[in-house]
Amino acid sequence: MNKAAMEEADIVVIGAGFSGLYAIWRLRNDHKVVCFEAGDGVGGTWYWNRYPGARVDIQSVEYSYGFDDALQQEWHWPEHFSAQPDLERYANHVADRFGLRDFIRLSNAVQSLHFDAETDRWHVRTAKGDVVSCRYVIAATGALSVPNSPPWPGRELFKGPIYHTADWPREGVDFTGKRVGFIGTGSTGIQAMPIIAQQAAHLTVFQRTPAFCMPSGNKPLDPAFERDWKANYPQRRKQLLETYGVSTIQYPEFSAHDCTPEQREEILENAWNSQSAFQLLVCFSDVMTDRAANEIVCEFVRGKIRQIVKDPATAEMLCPRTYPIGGKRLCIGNGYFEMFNRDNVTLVDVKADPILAYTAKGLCTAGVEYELDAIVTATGFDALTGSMNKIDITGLNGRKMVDKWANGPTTYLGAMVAGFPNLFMIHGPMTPGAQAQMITSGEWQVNWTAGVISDMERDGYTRIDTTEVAEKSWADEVDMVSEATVHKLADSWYNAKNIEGKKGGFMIYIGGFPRYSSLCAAAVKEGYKGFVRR
Ligand code: NA7
Repeated sequence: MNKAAMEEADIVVIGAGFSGLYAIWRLRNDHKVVCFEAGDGVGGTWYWNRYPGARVDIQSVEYSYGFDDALQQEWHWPEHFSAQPDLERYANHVADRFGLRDFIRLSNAVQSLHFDAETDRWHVRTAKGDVVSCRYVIAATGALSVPNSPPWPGRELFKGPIYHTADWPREGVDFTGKRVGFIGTGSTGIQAMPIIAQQAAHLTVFQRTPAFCMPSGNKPLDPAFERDWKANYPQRRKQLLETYGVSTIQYPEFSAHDCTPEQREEILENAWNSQSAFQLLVCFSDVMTDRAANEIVCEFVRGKIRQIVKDPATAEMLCPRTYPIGGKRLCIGNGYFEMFNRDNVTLVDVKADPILAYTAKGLCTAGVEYELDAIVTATGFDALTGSMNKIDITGLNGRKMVDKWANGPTTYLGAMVAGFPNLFMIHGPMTPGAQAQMITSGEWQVNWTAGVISDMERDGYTRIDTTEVAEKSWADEVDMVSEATVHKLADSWYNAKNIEGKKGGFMIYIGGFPRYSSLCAAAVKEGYKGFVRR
């Protein structure tokens, strides 16, 4: 297409999830903004992940927008940890209330981005054939938005349906009378399975790695608690941004080693029953930094599993032993371990005997063919890099992002990639991502990005890029802080080890949000250190 025929915009936002919606709101008054969204509705993660039991694991008074005080005063969350339908309803409410739909083109995924170095503009092409020339692109594409489906052969042979939890049918699925095979025992599987087990004739759980899980303690939102948050929202939001994980979950001062065995037991028991997700990870100051302290918590959870699950052999199979608790995100359940006491649930170890293929009747390993009527995969995501690599992105000198990231992502501050000017990522690889409460930290990142764009205009520049030297300094910072915690001892989507053959190293910034945000702010304040503007 010739340039004259292209639609012009100032900013293209990719994705109408929570960060994308906020980016539209934040930038729409001063810029011509166009947002492309792959789904036919808004909400991102909470649009796609509509599997039974889908629920956020952060309390909703925190996991919500703070940009508009009237919104946070008026909105009522029915439950402490909101279920997917409420989160999707909230995203739709925000889109309607702030008139954001006018800027969003649904069912219209961005397919390619091409930087024109002559004009310092991105050319954006989409699934529906839209072609937009814009000054800036903000990729709010989501950390967990490309489902991972292991490439077992024979998918077409299987007579029944195969579902991925991240692409769940809107109308729901009725498993009544069905023999269901369920693969994946991460946060998603643990939420979905107890509900499916109540419906299915039989549920076979294919477990590769057992998960640490604690009870969610979900409950209706307490009116006094809600009033208290609403009376103090501005301070609370500010305080959240000053904490490691942008959350009220805080470490105590004392180490596990300062406590007697009896004190530890009491603290751990209280944490287990706290109705506060993640409390087990902060019951001592050193759970996430000291292997021995961590093992005390691990053994406590194994003890709980042995108490809850009646069959000793099944209980042992469910006990995680190969990685520290918190090394992967702690799963929050509602009756997960209890589910294994049902007569219609069987646990299979696919670490020992891996799944090899789909068959006409179900799934087979080297030793067994499992006969199934339906298969559910909760096998996670091509996390952090997947959503960017899915777009054909060409930067300066014809360089493709996918080539540049062949051995894993390189970024500066998780926000920009050298050679791809004027392209900003929100919750990109090497940001705190899921280590921080993502709505509030996403708002912060969007505000930072909006500030950079506004400075560009104030200072009369048309191009901002970063450098490979700056990328290297950020990689060193990401590595340095990741050495300080037990995360490095677990294989997970944080370090690209959830998918066979994926390269990446440690892709999450584990140094805490205050350190992350102060480094981003300092880079700007120190004359755009690590950036090149022209
Ligand atoms: P996760 O946490 O990545 O879990 C995926 C699960 O799928 C996990 O149990 C995996 O086992 C399992 N898996 C993946 N590939 C295979 C193969 N090939 N064979 C058997 N099992 C497999 O994704 P979730 O959707 O549960 O949660 C993602 C995030 O959402 C979570 O961290 C929260 O932030 C919310 P593995 O443990 O890798 O051995």
